[in-house]
Amino acid sequence: MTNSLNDMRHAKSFIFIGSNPTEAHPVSMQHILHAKEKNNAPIIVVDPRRTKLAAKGTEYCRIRPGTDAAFMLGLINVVISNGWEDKEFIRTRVAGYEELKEVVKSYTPEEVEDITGIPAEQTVRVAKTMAENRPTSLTWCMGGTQHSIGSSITRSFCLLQLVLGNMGKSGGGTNIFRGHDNVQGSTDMCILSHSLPGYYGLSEGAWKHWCRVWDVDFDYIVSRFKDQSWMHKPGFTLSRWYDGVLNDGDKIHQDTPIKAMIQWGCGANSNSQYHRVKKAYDKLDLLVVVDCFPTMAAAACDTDNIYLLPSSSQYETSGSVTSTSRQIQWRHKVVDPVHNSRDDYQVMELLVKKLGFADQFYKRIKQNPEDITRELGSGCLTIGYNGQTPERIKKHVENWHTFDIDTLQAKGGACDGEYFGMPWPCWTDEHPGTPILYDISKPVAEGGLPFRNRFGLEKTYDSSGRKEDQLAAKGVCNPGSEVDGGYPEFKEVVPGTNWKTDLSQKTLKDAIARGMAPFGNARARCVVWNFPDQVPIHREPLHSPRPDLIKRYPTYKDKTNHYRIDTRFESEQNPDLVKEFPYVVTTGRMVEHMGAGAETRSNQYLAELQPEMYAEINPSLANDLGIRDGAMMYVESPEGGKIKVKAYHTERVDKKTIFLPYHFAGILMGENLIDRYPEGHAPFVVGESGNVVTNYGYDIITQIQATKDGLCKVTKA
Ligand SMILES: Nc1nc2c(c(=O)[nH]1)N[C@H]1C(S)=C(S)[C@@H](COP(=O)(O)OP(=O)(O)OC[C@H]3O[C@@H](n4cnc5c(=O)[nH]c(N)nc54)[C@H](O)[C@@H]3O)O[C@H]1N2
Ligand SMILES: Nc1nc2c(c(=O)[nH]1)N[C@H]1C(S)=C(S)[C@@H](COP(=O)(O)OP(=O)(O)OC[C@H]3O[C@@H](n4cnc5c(=O)[nH]c(N)nc54)[C@H](O)[C@@H]3O)O[C@H]1N2
Ligand SMILES: [Mo]
Repeated sequence: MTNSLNDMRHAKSFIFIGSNPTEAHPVSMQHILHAKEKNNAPIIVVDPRRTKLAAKGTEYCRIRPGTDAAFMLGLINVVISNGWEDKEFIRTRVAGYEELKEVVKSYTPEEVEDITGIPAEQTVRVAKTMAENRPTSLTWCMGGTQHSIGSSITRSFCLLQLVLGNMGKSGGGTNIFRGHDNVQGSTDMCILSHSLPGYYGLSEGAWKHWCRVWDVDFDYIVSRFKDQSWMHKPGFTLSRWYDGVLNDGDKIHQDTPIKAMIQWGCGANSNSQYHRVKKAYDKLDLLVVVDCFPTMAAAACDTDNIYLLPSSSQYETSGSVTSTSRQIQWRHKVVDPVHNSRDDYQVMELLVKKLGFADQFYKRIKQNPEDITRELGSGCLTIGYNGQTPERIKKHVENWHTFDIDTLQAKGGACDGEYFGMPWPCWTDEHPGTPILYDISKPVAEGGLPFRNRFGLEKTYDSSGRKEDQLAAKGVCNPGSEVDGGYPEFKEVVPGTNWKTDLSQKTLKDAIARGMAPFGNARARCVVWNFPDQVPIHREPLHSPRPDLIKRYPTYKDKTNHYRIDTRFESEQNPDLVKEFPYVVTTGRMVEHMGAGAETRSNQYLAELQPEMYAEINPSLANDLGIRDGAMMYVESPEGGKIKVKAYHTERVDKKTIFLPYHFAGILMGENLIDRYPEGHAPFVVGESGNVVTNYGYDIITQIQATKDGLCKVTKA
């Protein structure tokens, strides 16, 4: 999130696109409804389903799944044709605007209606509402990302906010509600296969930086790999790990298939094509599950290659967590781990000792978990995690009542002037945290920031041959800046280092003392020259219900060696598929259950509230197919997944779309596996997994699974 949940109280309008906070982020609703009441802020909801938020909203746009980029480009088209763009913001802080303008020309409201199903006049009305009620707070969530063009869709959201000048302003911003309580924190730690913590990447320089932080010899780390080249290659992603095991389709790019898997705090049936995941379990030499619950993996495995390591819950341990608003909090232990469980630090320690590298691993960690927070903070200079020491984090939590709900700033007391949780970047021990990213109205030392200079000083665009300065225009900078306008990132303050690698932090402090941002002052770019679509465009979902549109908006060329495996795009996009699989299947959440559901389906109160898997189906479609409300129906995927679920007649979905919650498991393609959980550990609720019928398909950049826009067949059971 560029802003915070609390800052949404200042929004003058909202657009929620592919986000359903009434179910998935209920706590945020207090701030959203506050702005609705106090500022009379209109709420625009863009979702294939008329959600509970849509019921509270001013405008509901029913969108065909996977077409959000087209809608955004259409809104930008309307904004520009009416002269509603923020001309000064664009002139001084945006790069590649001319190239964007060229792309949006063809996305007229009529064209957008054809692609998305949103009436042309509604697109014009939404653009007008946003133009007249600035700033708009834009929120997207998984409805925007889980598509083969997810990365283009999310970029198009940012472009709309740039064109309207809604970035770096209280009440505006791009506010992506994160998933679990510490998803922001774990992303920052880069629990990803293509980066070291703090988004440092996998270059030799990145490894050497972290080796200095860990106080470990670079050569020692090299010796842990087969050879050094593997240190620089992204690994498999969670989305496709099972294909790395099965090795029965797309080509893999490593010497052997994956043989062992550790699922640490992973609910298992969160993977798409789950019936294929089950096959992978059985082919593994070793599967280790570290979880408070056995998860579906324990029931689904046919072989005895699996170890279950019972971990304690968050209430039985302590440590720092980073919330969706980049705020860091200390979580204190409530009780000691119960039964024979161990907390995650203990499990890790046992594992590390057994593997024989505890001396290297724990060099700088003597006290758990304080030293872990300290070590990571001292290394994560890129995102300014260095000012949030365990002592300061604890102080904030203890003085929670001194912070203002509207500004997040402490009034008096021990944390006077600081922002709650020191939202990153918090550059130094004295820095108050950055409550709103890219806000040039405050000095950097007081939580202001320009856009980061990351992609050079000047660029000549491929499409137009136009050359453009990538730094901010003259006169645009934070108050007190020594340079009046754009400037590059800071380096060589300490020879051989830059602001990201100078562990003495002299570079950071030097920049801030001069009123400047360590990472420079640049423009936000509309053109990403290292992506296949330099400016986002619409491309039809891999499995599209509109063969006529595939011709106009085809998907990408197939991609080789995408996180060590080939990914099919063009060769998978079959225009005839819709004949046999005529309905769009999309998936998501309900408030009562969490993720793969191992925890919530094992909770008797939640089990009572939502005891059964179901499919949302429009009554008109259901009646055409002879499926009564509450009767059973089959949903089938092109990949051979088939589930029998209860029909839930609702106008929430249209006649072409089926919605499945993805929280259920324990029944796999008709087979009830409840007896196969360890004794006494079966969940109260079992059901077919929505993910058995989610289709093949992954984002071209991130490889996130496309679980929101597949095709399916529906029949009466
Ligand atoms: N109760 C509860 N809360 C949760 C979770 C949970 O499991 N249970 N999970 C947490 C996690 S990990 C996450 S990531 C967040 C996710 O939070 P959200 O992303 O808000 O939740 P979803 O239900 O997955 O999807 C949101 C909406 O996207 C819509 N949608 C589907 N396809 C499209 C599309 O193509 N375009 C558009 N515009 N909308 C589409 C769906 O109909 C749905 O209403 O929630 C977090 N909070
Ligand atoms: N079809 C479909 N599939 C999806 C999605 C979708 O929208 N549609 N959304 C995707 C998204 S956004 C996400 S984030 C994933 C979520 O997928 P998962 O992460 O697999 O889902 P969770 O059920 O949240 O898994 C968390 C697990 O951690 C365990 N746990 C809780 N606390 C602790 C702890 O302190 N220590 C340990 N070791 N374990 C703990 C819980 O028991 C649970 O089993 O699902 C993805 N899959
Ligand atoms: Mo998530």
